[in-house]
Amino acid sequence: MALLPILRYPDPRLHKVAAPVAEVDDTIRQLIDDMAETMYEAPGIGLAATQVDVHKRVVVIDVSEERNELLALVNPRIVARSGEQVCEEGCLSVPGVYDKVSRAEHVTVEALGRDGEPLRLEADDLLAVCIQHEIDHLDGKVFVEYLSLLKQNRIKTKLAKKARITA
Ligand code: GNR
Ligand code: NI
Repeated sequence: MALLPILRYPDPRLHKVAAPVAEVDDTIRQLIDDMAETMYEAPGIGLAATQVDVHKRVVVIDVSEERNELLALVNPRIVARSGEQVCEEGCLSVPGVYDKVSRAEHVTVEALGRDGEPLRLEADDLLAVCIQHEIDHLDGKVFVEYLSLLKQNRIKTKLAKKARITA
C-alpha cells in the first residue's frame, strides 16, 4: 500500500481524459488499493485515478459514516439518470473550496469491480453526486468548471497564492 500525491487545480493534467481499462489485473488492483488508502487518509469520500496522475478509468468511493463500505469502479458508465439535486461540493484537488453544483438525483451505473466482475448499481443522494463527480474527473472535468468564470478565476488565484506559500 502507498499514499499517492494528489494533483491540485489548476494543474493541466486534471484535464486529461482517462483511457478505459482493458483488463482488471494486479496492476489495477494495486492502483485501487493505493487510491483507497489515499482517499481514507485525505480524508475524502471519493477519488479518481486522474487525481493521482494515472489516466485510467478507475475510481474509489466510500460515502459511509463508518468508512467501511469501499466501492471500486473500473470503467464506470452512467446508463440512466433522472431528477435533479443541488449539493455543496468539495474536491481533494481543489482544497478549501466548496460550492453548489446541480446534478442528477438518481443514476444507474455499470462498471467492473475489483475482480473484474460486472456491477450494476442504483445510486441516489450523496452517492449519486460522488459517482458523477468522479466520472467527471475521468473525463478531465473538475467541479469548479460548473461555476461562473469569475468564480473559477478567483479560485485559481487563491490556489496559486496558497501553492506559493506551501510549496
Ligand atoms: O471528499 C469529497 N467530498 C465531496 C463532497 C461533495 C461532493 C463531492 C465530493 S468528492 C470529494 C473527493 C474528491 O475530490 N473526489 O474526486
Ligand atoms: Ni474531486
